[in-house]
Amino acid sequence: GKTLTQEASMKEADLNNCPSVSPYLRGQNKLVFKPDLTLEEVEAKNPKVHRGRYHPEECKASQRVAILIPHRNREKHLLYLLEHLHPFLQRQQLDYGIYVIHQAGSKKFNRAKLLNVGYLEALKDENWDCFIFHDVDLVPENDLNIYKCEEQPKHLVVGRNSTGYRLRYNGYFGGVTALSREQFFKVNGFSNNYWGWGGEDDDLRLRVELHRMKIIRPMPNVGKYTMIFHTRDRGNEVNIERGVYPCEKDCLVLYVFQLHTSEIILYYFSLTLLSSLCF
Ligand code: UD2
Ligand code: MN
Repeated sequence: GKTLTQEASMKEADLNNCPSVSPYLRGQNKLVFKPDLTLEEVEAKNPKVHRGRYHPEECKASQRVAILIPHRNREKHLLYLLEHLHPFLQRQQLDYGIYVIHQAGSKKFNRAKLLNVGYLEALKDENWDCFIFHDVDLVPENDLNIYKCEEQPKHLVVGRNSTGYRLRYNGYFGGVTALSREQFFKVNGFSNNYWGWGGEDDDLRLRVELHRMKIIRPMPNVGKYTMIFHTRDRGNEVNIERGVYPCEKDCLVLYVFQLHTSEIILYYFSLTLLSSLCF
């Protein structure tokens, strides 16, 4: 006879690939945000999520996807996002993990650097195929907006409620983007030089264009998001120097992320992956 582990690994190998279109998709969904939502409720609704990870049991997912969320002082937004994102990703039959990368302290926020940290740290857990760089306050409205990577870098936010669901400007690349492990490596990640609000998303677009890749987007009726209302955070004031760092400065150097500050830690949250890891 076979041992239990042999049987389990045979089962895994026997699984069929998931269908190219998940049968669980619903399309446009009305989002409700309950002010008294608790983490316990979100956990109870997601019994199959363990340390931020999930994979479909019925089939083999085509990509392993890491969702990276830069975070500080937005606990309520994080809770709302997790509440919606976990079932959304499960309906898409993805093998995924959600990472929250938290900036400790009160120095200027650096979204881009946090996402670089998240990319490198997540790859220590698993050789993720695809990375979704995700603002904490943007909740996808339509599950036909597939959180997978494609041949070209993908910008998932065509529009959001507050701007009439229209693309903010030509070349806009902010909010939520999907780059494969190789695409992000090729452009040498984000620049680490943008402290405070703005510019880092346009810089990433320039990097992508410099490497002769083309940004793709879902259809406007699919790439719809609700941005949970907020004002500008303390410590994330507009960076008036944004745009003065030409992309070439560190973009052509092969893979040098300067992970030298001790202010950035990975933050453990029961529905996300990492425990506090300092460096
Ligand atoms: C826009 C972009 C965002 C980024 C930013 C410029 C959209 C929808 N989003 O966001 O991707 O390019 O401009 O930097 O266009 N955060 C915290 N705590 C803070 C500050 C920021 O958690 O104190 C995180 C959080 O994930 C937030 C993100 O950084 O969603 C972007 O900051 P924002 O939401 O204040 O800026 P916004 O909406 O103008
Ligand atoms: Mn925002």
